[in-house]
Amino acid sequence: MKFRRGDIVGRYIPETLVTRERGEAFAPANIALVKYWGKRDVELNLAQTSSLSISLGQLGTTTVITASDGADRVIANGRRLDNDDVFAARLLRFVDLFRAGREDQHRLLIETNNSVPTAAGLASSASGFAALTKALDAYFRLGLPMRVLSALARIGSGSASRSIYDGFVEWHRGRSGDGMDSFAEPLAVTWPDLRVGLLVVSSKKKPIDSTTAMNRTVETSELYRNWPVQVERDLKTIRTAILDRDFDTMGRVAEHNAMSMHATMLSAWPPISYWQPETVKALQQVWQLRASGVSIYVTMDAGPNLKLLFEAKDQTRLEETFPHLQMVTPFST
Ligand code: 2P0
Repeated sequence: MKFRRGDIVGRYIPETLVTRERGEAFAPANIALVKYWGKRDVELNLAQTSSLSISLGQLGTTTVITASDGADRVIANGRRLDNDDVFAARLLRFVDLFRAGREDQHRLLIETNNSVPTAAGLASSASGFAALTKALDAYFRLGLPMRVLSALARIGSGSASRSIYDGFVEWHRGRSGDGMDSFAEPLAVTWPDLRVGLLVVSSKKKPIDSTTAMNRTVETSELYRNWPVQVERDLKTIRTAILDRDFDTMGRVAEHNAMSMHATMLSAWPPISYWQPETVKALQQVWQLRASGVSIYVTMDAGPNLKLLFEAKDQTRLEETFPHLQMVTPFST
């Protein structure tokens, strides 16, 4: 049986919507250490595999929802967007799932602010849809459990399921057709010395959005057939490494997994590459540093920029090599 987004979200919405004056929420950005790449259901963003990420502490999205007199209005980072702007339209389509058929009684002002610099090339859809889901839950007084919030955020954008939580988070792929067993859960681990360094090497516009890229990879790459096998093995190894605070094993698995994901894209047709010449140069610097004895690993997403993984003891050395590195402390509090 094929399920539609509206039917799934509708299960959690009461007949009568009672609103609060304002619904406000924050959600962190996240970086996958074992990636989500490929869907088994495009309508509901159900992944082919589970994935595991680290949330970026204070870096993320804050969303505030209040009533609007007149039309819906979306304000992103202080700028009013046209309602047919690609971002605003995607956001409002998601909001419509919650107020289905009652749009006229519930016109909304949605203000969303990212603390992640847009130039950092961090997907804002993960923290954006996670914060929006939580803000809708607050505004419409839904009181939904975290698992349900995670599954609903996933309908907005797959990786948003993980941004519901801080710290290390695993998104279970799930098996059911309606996707309600496809939600994320946090791992009970803190790692205060862990650092993530955001290295922006290019702010060129992406050649292709990640949704299209992953669908094309699933459809045309023969290498992709092995991806679920590798992910299953990587998840097993990385979970244990995280529980043991075994940094080198965690870093190795994360880097290998990211490089393998990019290899599946390159083997799609037409081929996909997010890498720029500056990406290759920076990767070689990372590999040289590692060869000289520094415990540093790298992960990359659907873009040309690098995310470096290291520990506090190597922070100074990293800042010397990469003066523009933006430092993130995922477990700062
Ligand atoms: C991830 N990415 O695990 C992977 C690695 C990019 C590379 O999740 O279509 O914006 O909205 O479910 O979540 C980016 O994809 O895609 C992503 P949709 P999403 O972080």
